[in-house]
Amino acid sequence: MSKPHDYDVVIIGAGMSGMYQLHLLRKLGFSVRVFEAGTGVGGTWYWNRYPGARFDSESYSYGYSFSEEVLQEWDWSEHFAAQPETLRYLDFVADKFDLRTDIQFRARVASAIFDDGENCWDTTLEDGTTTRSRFLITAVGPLSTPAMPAIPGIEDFRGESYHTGTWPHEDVGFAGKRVAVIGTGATGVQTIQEVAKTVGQLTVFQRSPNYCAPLHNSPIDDDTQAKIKASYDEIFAQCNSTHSGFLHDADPRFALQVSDQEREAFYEQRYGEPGFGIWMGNFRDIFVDQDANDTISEFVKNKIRQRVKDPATAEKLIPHNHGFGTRRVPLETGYYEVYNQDNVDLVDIKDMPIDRITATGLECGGKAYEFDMIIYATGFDAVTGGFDKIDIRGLGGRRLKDKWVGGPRTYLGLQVEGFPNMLTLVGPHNAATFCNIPRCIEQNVEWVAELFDYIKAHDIKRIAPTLEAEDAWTEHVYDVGSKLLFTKVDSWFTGINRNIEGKDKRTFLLYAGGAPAYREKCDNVAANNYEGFVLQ
Ligand code: NA7
Repeated sequence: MSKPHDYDVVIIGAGMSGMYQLHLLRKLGFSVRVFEAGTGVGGTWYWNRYPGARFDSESYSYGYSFSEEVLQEWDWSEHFAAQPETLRYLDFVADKFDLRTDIQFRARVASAIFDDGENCWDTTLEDGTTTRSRFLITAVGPLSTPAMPAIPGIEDFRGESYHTGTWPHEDVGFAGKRVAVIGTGATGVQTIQEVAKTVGQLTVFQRSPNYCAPLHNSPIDDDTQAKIKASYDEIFAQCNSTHSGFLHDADPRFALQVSDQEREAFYEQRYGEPGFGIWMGNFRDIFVDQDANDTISEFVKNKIRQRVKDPATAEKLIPHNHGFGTRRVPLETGYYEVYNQDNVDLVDIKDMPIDRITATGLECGGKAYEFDMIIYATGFDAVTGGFDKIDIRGLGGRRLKDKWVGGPRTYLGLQVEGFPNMLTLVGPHNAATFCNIPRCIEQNVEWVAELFDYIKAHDIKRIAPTLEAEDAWTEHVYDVGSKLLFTKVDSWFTGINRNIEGKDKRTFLLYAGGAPAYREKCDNVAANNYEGFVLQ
């Protein structure tokens, strides 16, 4: 006897993509159940409550664009809003569209298994309950699986310890405390500069320095607020025209084709402007030409030397194994000046890894350090991590984790051969992974909603990509990536995370061909009756 469906669609995750997908599919008349591990909506902005967490995207370029009412009713208070405000915004959206009625909170998905005979998915929660649906949509987020460092003794520490990605809901104080921060990625940088304001003694353990650039945040005054609200159409049109969905787009010039003076003046200008202009709005050859890249890298290195008083500390903060912008550029507010404080120490652990965490601190390079608190800003099992921790099985019981063992393979970063009726929002090899994410989330979600409209109209029971379509897309992803300096460097972009078993070989987790090209490809696929997919 076949068991009837409980829902048409199960969505895993109530972050920005899951919330919007729920809204659109419900509007189309589908029955939808969202499972969310947290106690509230917001995904990234629900979990990442660490001190100093905030946007590096302009606030008004980050919110949803689909509702004029939301746009007009919501006031962003700063050009780059802090996490509590973003979470309030997402709660506001959830209230406005009554999303919570179809979201089950405290519901962590343990497994999702495809029933080939019935063309449906059985999704089982950690509490053992199973829900059957025709379709499964993963909205698990690309940076949602915190990774603890592979250092022995972590459980032995008797003081306070936190990973930034699972920061407690209660206030955490730093005054008078001896605090260690491990990790200096975008999260570590935001954490360090905030903790340093009130800490007793701060010690930063840095394995790899990054090129950080100033955020230049400021409050939004009433006049600016009115102008923003009057120009949302232009703001989103601009974002949709740029390579990565940000307001900033590459300069038409090439770094090596302008005079030294013009180049230096341009870098100075970009360094003095808010946001990602220095990364996304730079000369167009800095990501592909090492000589061009060297010019901006040298510029930022000199800025670090100017801002950090102790030359030896400044040298430690300067990256030597990669060029500017080939890893995620952390944006900062007074980050380098933190190292001019008497109560802050920087420990370079590149050639001297932390040996162990102890009951009272840690041991490194033959020295014992004592701390009241250890903060792990050690990042995530990026992009595929959220999939790997769920036992996802497709045709013939094949595990998704096994299929992706040599790196992800997908069609458009939205479906996987052998896993029918599963759609992967912001999945690996999807343009949304290298994007001002909400802009690309909206594209993903709206494309999937149109597909579901088609599915309904044509009474489709099963959709799956062909192996040929998946192979061609995967090849295209690597081909585009191979031209970029990104793929020559270890980072979460290239799937390197030595804290996770099996993630020590470079692959490429993103799609770097740009949001406009990706959108066009997706639209063409849809216009050609979902070319590359088999619909039954
Ligand atoms: P990242 O960018 O992956 O940074 C993690 C940091 O933690 C980075 O400095 C790592 O050094 C360091 N790390 C990781 N493992 C260890 C161990 N075992 N010992 C010492 N140091 C370690 O994560 P973030 O959370 O900062 O940012 C992720 C994204 O979230 C970011 O790009 C934004 O888009 C939002 P490494 O560089 O690997 O040498």
